[in-house]
Amino acid sequence: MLNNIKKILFILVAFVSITATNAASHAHQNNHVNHQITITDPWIRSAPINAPALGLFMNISNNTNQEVRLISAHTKGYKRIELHRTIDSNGVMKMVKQAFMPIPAHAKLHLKPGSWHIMLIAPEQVPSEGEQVSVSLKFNDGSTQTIQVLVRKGGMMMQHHSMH
Ligand SMILES: [Cu+2]
Repeated sequence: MLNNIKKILFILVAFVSITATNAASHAHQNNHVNHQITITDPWIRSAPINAPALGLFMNISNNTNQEVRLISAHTKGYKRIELHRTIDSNGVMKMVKQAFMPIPAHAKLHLKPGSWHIMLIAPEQVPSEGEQVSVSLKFNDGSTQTIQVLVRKGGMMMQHHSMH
């Protein structure tokens, strides 16, 4: 009898804590996620341990009526971090440092190899494949977003980055 009551109490406690957790995560979504600018599929291209620089890529969606600009990115353990765009200059692909990345109103900017990217330069330690790296992004509307970025293998066009 006592055992049964204990069992029932335990089930009740478990149920209440699951409900509380759901409520908390729901509140979190409503209060803190910036729906104006959304980041999807962020990744860092894995590189050899002696790599001088790493490329960071993602999709940035601007759900507002105005252009938004990514003005800087920050993460620990690099000498400097730059916003880059790879351009075709008379048939030669080269990376050009940019003051900002523009995301037009109601549009998406796709950061990808051979195009717009964030360059993590002179790592103290190159992160290994599968690692999650915390990166914060600063926009010209005054907002900042901290995202978790997965280190994974890159696809095509890997060669451009080895020229750094
Ligand atoms: Cu670059």
